[in-house]
Amino acid sequence: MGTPRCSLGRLRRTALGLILAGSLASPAPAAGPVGVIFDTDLAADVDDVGAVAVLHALADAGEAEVLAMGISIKNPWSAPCLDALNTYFGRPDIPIGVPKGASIADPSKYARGVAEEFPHDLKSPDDAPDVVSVYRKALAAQPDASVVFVTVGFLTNAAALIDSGPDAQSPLTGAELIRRKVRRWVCMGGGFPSGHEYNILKDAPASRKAIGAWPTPIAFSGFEIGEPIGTGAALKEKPRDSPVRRAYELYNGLANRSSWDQTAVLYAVRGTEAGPSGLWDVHEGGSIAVFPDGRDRWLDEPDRGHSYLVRKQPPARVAGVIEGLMLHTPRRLSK
Ligand SMILES: [Ca+2]
Repeated sequence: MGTPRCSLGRLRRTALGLILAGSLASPAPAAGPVGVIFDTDLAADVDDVGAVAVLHALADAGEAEVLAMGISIKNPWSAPCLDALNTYFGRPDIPIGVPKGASIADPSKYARGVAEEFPHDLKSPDDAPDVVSVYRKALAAQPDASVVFVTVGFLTNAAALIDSGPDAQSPLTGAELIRRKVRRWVCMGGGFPSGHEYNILKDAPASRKAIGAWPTPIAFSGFEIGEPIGTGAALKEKPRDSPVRRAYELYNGLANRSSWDQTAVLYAVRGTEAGPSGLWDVHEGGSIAVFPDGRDRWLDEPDRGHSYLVRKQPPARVAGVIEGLMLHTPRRLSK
């Protein structure tokens, strides 16, 4: 990590290498809410919706501030669906960007239904600004080294942000802007210590670009972290005016689904301190290599400020924390 916040005397060695005890690997206590940029492929899978709900719950609790959001794929209903979710949670004006360059088309079982059934004002991705411009504007307005960038989909936008040049938002290049403003990137992607994971492999050139050139620390929540954490079925308890409930209903009839994307949001905001004894350990002191076919492998050297989450608690316990946040009633409705 770029800014170690731990006592070396309290590190422990394992067969995997160096693992920080959970309570020590957390970000330094924030003076205020964590500023988050959230990048999602909200379409094919429904855990993105769960992650949006978790993020808004943490924002209502004063733990996070949502600075901007972006869609990383091509689907005409993704941006309207995301705007409908934000509107439900009382934040209808969160800037939402979409990729104006090449991106991967992605179908959805729920995005159109949610967009058509729930109020919002962003009707089409054609009406949304370029995601790179949205991210550059959000970053330029923030204090240095304060922003946590969270991706829960393909790395198309992250790569485009790095490659961006000076514009009306900032005289800095994308890489310079990230280096100055982004404390770290939390990426749901990869498998550890090796894997071939959807978010990394689908746009492998972008993944190689983004991970290879990112100038601040990156923390990964790999496939194996979220896969056994089942959440969503408890949304049956929610009233039918919840677009989160509706998305899961359209996706799988309100059955449980893995919680990959929610883990990235939760870790981005709370670090490992998401419970009395911490939800995860963190393996750090190395780097992830991404190969042209999208496979990834952890390397203990060189240390490029990369890290990945390691399971510490039973998945059911983590599921309880995540699902509690997914069931959150928007502050605007609970008054
Ligand atoms: Ca996703």
